[in-house]
Amino acid sequence: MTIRPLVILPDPLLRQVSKPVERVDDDLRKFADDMLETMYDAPGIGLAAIQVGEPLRMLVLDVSEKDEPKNPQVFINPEIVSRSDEPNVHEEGCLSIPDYYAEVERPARVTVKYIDLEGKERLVEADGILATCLQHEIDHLNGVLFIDYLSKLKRDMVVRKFKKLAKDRQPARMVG
Ligand code: K2U
Ligand code: ZN
Repeated sequence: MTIRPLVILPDPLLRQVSKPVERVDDDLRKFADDMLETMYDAPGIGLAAIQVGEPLRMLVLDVSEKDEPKNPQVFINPEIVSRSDEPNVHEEGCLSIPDYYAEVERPARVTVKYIDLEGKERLVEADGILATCLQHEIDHLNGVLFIDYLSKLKRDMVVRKFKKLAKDRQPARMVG
């Protein structure tokens, strides 16, 4: 398994709409393993394929508590098929927007249709942190980031900060 480099804001790749997975095969299963290893190493509780540079509609997550056994889950071509009217607010962060956190309101419960790593179609009714994480990751597959739910003022501030960080990381240009 391989830990993949994370795509960090303001990389335009994060705004790309990912393409549906066409075949569930061993290569995809190997990639899902790499995504899980990358997620655990970060550490995070979810990861979308675009965050490691692959515009594929696949996400991984593990919302198990620290004192519980690991429970890695893989969602291929996930679709939200229903949302509760009841909202829930949760503090969110993002591995592609490191060290920035903000409260985001989302539907408290969602039903998600997806394909599992055996190629079987499944349906999950999610609430709590699983619902938040699934919506956060499925947003990534559509090029949407959690900062898009903040005010324009806050969002522009975050983007400006990460554009400066990226500029400061650039290697010094040779002059002359
Ligand atoms: O997509 C990602 O960047 C992974 C996120 C997933 C996530 C964000 C917010 C809420 C639930 C899941 C990372 O795991 S960031 C870790 C995290 C989790 C909860 C709150 C703050 C940070
Ligand atoms: Zn994220």
